[in-house]
Amino acid sequence: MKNFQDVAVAFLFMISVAFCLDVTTPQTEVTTEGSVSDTREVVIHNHIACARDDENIKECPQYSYDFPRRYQTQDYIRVTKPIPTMIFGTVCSWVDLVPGNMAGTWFSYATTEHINSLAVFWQGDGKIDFQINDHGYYPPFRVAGNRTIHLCLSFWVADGRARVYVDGEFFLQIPFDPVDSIKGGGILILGQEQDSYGGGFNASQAYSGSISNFMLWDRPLTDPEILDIARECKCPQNHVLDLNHKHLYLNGAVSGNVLRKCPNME
Ligand SMILES: [Ca+2]
Repeated sequence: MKNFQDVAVAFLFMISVAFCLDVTTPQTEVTTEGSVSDTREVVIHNHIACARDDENIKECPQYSYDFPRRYQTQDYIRVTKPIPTMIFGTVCSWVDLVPGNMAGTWFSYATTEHINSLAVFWQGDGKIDFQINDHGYYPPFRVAGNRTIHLCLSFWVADGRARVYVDGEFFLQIPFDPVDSIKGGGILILGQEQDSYGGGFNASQAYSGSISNFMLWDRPLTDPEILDIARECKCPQNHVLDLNHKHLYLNGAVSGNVLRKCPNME
């Protein structure tokens, strides 16, 4: 039966559409990283008829930065790419735990109107410090171990709701007083917490460790998208920001390098 295979493929496609199944297509992809080229098998996930724009999901941009020193105010990354006004968004990266906890500042975003427009840091007391338009929220945040974790924060400012994900899984919801927006055009800094516009750092709030594949989207990513980033190293490409060195200013002892794979796949 000549067309049996075509019929079977069409049937599988219909089933996939009906049930939103994940059909995988092995392909060979050639990648170039710096002067090194390699060929490897990749699997393209086709989430047919799902809400996601799968044309837009690719290997995550692989930029890692090392913050080698604790208790200082010199080491930080300042983003030079403009940040848009946001009513929702998602921030993700790989970060390092100190034993059983987080310490220091993941990022702080300041505008002239609100120094703590959006900031996430840890005081070392087992709580996350989440700031939005100068209001702080401090729910418990404890993750076991001494390792690198994947962390995402998504937020809906008009709903007064933020969701934290660890290693791709929902971890914590943070309710907050709704705000109109997070204004664009401010200063985004990784590794130090701003108490004034672009400065006012406190040594006890410095981050030490690596921050890898930091990205910002101006929409809430879905749970499956966040899981794909953490487990599969697949990122929606319509992001506002990644950590390409072209739009960063590195201060102090911060150093960067391009990873070949996501931290959980090395
Ligand atoms: Ca501070």
